[in-house]
Amino acid sequence: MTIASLGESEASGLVSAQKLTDGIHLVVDALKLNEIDSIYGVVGIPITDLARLAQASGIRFIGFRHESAAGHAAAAAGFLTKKPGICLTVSAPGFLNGLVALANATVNCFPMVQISGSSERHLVDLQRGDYEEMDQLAAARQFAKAAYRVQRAEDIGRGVARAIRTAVSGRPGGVYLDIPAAVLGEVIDAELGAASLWRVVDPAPRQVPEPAALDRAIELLASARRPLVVLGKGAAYAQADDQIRRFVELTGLPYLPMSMAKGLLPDDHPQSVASARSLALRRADVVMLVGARLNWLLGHGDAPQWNADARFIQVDIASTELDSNQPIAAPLVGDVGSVMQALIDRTGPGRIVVPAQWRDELAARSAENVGKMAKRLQAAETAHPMKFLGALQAIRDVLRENPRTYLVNEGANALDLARNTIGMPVPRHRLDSGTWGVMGIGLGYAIAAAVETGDPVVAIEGDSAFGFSGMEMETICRYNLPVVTVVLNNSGVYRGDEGSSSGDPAPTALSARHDLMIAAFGGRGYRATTPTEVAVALREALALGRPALIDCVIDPADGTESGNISHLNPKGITVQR
Ligand code: ADP
Ligand code: TZD
Repeated sequence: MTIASLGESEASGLVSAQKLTDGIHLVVDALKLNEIDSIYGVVGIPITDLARLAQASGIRFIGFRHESAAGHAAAAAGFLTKKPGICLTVSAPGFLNGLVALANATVNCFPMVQISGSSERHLVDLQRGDYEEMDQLAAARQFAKAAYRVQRAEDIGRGVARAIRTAVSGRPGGVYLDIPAAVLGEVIDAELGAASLWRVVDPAPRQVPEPAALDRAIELLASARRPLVVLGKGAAYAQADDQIRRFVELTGLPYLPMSMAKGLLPDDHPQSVASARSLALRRADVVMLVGARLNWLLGHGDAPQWNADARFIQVDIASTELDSNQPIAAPLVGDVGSVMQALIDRTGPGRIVVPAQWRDELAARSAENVGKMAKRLQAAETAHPMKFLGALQAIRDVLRENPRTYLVNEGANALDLARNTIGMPVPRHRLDSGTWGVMGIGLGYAIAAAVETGDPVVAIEGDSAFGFSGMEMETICRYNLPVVTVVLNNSGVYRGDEGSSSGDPAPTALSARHDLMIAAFGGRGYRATTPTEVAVALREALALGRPALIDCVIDPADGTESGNISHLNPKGITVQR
């Protein structure tokens, strides 16, 4: 029995005899002690009272329609704040729904903690068939950075501290914390309970490499003929914007931002070589990776996409990341802020000089590519039915008037084209499908950005991508969040013009009027068929600062299968049947 579930007179009777507390109070107290101020979740047995008490204690509880979206919100909160985002789930199915987000957070290196209630251990472990029976700890372990279970109320403080420390220290990631129903209901002496809680000191300690390691990297950069810096979302997460900018500007190095690192330096910065990406990768002879992995998103560093002789410097908090794909000639293991500061301190003026020939080569290619893109953009401006690029230019123009707007982005074409069309002027304002290219992050990320910052959010969604978390439209409306969802609706996964020889729609076909959907929840719906209508609607929606959805009617024939990763589809043979 929990204190929260006792009648008022019974509870006060207990309290007068001996001051007591219970597992639920201890979880909330431990979170508050560690300055957790929001929880994203879905209630049910055994965590409903926990959510109520958290809310009554001043923690903001955001109740979702599905745990996956709640988990994605927690992950985004972790990325934006460097504190672990907290997701609260019920046993078995709720836990599993949240696990997708926990795994995704771990893959993206975002700190979050999924706290889940679980069923009675003595029933679960003998597989006696309990309500929502499942060995959640074992399931979570393989998908998370770490998984812990609290077995006694007196260990709740330890469990919370351990989960927070693990989530944010070293390479951030997702941590699972299992709290069985019986532990949440366990009643213990209040003084003992209070004494069992602690606050994590310096949860993510700074880490600086040896001077020799710094000099090795500086030497390599100084010897380069065609150097390049690649900034990844680890650099954005580090909140070392000033050090990164100073190092890049001090050295004059050309840099390439990965999608969630856009805005670390404004996208129109003269040293950005985003518009000459392929050339920069293919030709660079010394590459400095800063909080970016040489994974599939960077072609594993392999030739011919990369120069076969390229030498790599890697700045990363996780030493095991180094040498995972290519030899790392100059490892710099540490946090981005400390490493960049140390590099600034040790790089005298004029020590690193970027050869003019390389700068010119990149600038020429950038100009060429910008010219090509301008033609595509111009053609799309007047095209009817509206093209992706028509709608996106309108969005880009309105966002320029609102530079502090957070941008969430998922889909295939909707993702690739928005990333390339919309420049980011400020750091950490772009959140997208990330390392897994996952669909379903959209509204959860948007909700977290709005809740954590109070700033406006625009979520640019493919129509398929939107569907994965679409019901969270109701969550956005219920909490009256300043989120404008823009659905680029080409009536299909990738595109909407595929025919079918069976009586059923094609596997890629979709059909929806999303603007009508938000109306059901009290939000404002718009339908836009031209770029001008998109701009008018978005401007109005942002000015209102209330939940809105703009369904943009896009040509069903616009879009490429799988966007720019078409080549990853397996190519079979044509078999006669
Ligand atoms: P992107 O997809 O943008 O290229 P990745 O997610 O592949 O970026 O890489 C992020 C990297 O940043 C990870 O290897 C992670 O260990 C690292 N990282 C995360 N936080 C920090 C930090 N504070 N300092 C240094 N490296 C970090
Ligand atoms: N399920 C999950 C969880 N993640 C995925 N990435 C996919 C399925 C497969 N997938 C993609 O990789 S993109 C995509 C799916 C279903 C949707 C593309 O269609 P869209 O965007 O309407 O969102 P565009 O703009 O029409 O391409």
